[in-house]
Order: sequence, then C-alpha cells, then structure tokens
Amino acid sequence: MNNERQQVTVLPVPFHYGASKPGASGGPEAVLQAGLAEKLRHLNLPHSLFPWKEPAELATDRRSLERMRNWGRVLTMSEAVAEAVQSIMESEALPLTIGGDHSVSIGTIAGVTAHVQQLGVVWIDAHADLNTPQTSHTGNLHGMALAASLGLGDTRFTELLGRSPKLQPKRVVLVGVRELDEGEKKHIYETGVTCFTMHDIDRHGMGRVMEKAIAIASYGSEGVHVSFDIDSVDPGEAPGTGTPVRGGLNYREAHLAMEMLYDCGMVTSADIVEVNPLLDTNGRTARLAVELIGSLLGERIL
Ligand code: 4U7
Ligand code: MN
Ligand code: MN
Ligand code: MN
Repeated sequence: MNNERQQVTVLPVPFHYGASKPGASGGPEAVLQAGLAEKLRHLNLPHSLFPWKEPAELATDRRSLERMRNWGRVLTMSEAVAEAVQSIMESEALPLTIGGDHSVSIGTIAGVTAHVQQLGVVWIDAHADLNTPQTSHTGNLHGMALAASLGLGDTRFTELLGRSPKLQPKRVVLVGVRELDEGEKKHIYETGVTCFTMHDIDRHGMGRVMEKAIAIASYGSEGVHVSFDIDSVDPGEAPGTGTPVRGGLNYREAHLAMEMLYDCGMVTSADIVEVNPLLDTNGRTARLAVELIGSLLGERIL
C-alpha cells in the first residue's frame, strides 16, 4: 500500500468449517456491526463491500477425510475466496478479508499471489498454523493454512489457482506464537520461516520485534500481506475466539504491530480472522478487531 487514500474492498467470509467450534462464521457480521464501515469512513478511505456469495456446493458437500475435517467445504470456500481476492487485486483495491476461521487465508494468499509474485507475510497468531494432515492432531484446516501457502500438505490446497508454493519461507514471519504442535516445530525448523514467540516480545519489546518482522517480510518483496488472527491478543482483551491461549499480546502491543505495518507502506492485503461472536462478551472482541483494522489503515490512538 502506498498509503495514499488506498481504495479498500472488504470481503466478508462467514465460514467456520476449518475449525472445530461453530461461531466464527458470525465474525464478519459482528465486525460490521461493531462499526467497520464507520471506521473506514472516519479514516476517509474509499471503500466497498464485496458481494460474497456462498458457493453452492458448500451446503451439500459433507465429505470428510479423517485428517482433514470438512475438506470439501473448505476447498470450495478457498476457491471462491481466491477468485474474489484476485478480482479485488485486479481493481487495484486492498482486499481486507474478514473471517471466518483462519482457513480463509489459504484462499486470500492464493488470490494475492496471483498478482504479487514475491509476497511477504506477517502472520500474527498464538499458533503457527503450520500443520499438515500428517502432523495435525485435530484435522482442522485452520491449523494448516500457513503450511498450505508454503506448499506443505494436500495438493488440493497447495495448488489452488495453480502455482505452488505461494510463499517463500524467507519472506514469512510469525509473531505472537505461544502454542506449537511438535510437527509445527519441525516445519519451522525445516522451512526456515521466522518465528517470534511471546518470549521474544517480552524480552525485546514489540517495537523491536516488529521492526525485524517487517524487515524480513519486506526484503526484496513486492508487497506484504498481514494475516491477523485475533487469538494472538490475550484472551482477557479478546475473549471471543475459538482457540484462546493465555499470555497473549496486550492492547498496546497489538495496536503497535498494526501501526508499524501501516508505516512500512508495503501492505497490499490483510485478513482479520477467528472472531467468534458466540464466545464474545458484549461485542468486545469484534470492536477490538475494528480498532485494529483502523490502526493497520493509518489511525493513531496516541
Ligand atoms: B488458528 C492446533 F492442535 N494447532 O492444529 C490445530 F492446537 O487459526 C490449533 O491459529 C490450531 O486459530 C489453531 O488444531 C488454528 C491445535
Ligand atoms: Mn490462526
Ligand atoms: Mn490462532
Ligand atoms: Mn483460533
């Protein structure tokens, strides 16, 4: 993003079949209710809402594989998201995808990389989402989204819109991680993606960690995609999410991350995922999501 009154197209993806709990499908509605359009207006950003249509097969396809729960539904959704994001990129707007569980990012990254070949990714999450069907203990595809974008896992997902891998590990940075499965540790080690844990943030501060994260994601890249899982934030601040983990980002750290991403001027696209209104307390998590989007798009909370 060159930050010059960039057109923003909001893509709502009400979807929860990549997770084990329902509720994340209410995320887009909750975030819109919490004032997303008002926020974009307040920031003086031209914006529109992409008319998301639930793909027809979604309701009827109940195929499941033991190690990839609801894979048929996730694949159909991923294809539709990839096409929508590709067309938003074509219109030179910034696609802002509102999940939905984190499996929506398989599609957004496929769509963005159809235009931006050398894409950096900053993945802000309590988890690494680096499982494959072989390493996952749950079979939930939201825990495999980043792996798929790196070319790991089932080819139906890695080869969405063709080319695989979508991302090069040297341009991928995780921030806020505090829960990893054994197989994910192995994938971090073997691929060489950078992983900044909560320990790193405690020790060096969010400012320093984000400086490094942005430097890595943007070095030699044509753009940077931000994938923000709301469960990166501490559950005290963001209770409305399906896989909460104690000891997360505080309010200021989360905002600082988004502000620094705005300042880097490289952001081409973003996802805000895993807001679950069924688990939320009085819309608190949805409101936080709107605020964080504000910071990513240039707002300053002083
Ligand atoms: B999220 C998990 F086992 N690793 O694979 C898995 F702990 O998008 C959690 O980051 C995945 O919220 C969480 O199911 C996916 C689990
Ligand atoms: Mn995630
Ligand atoms: Mn997560
Ligand atoms: Mn989650």
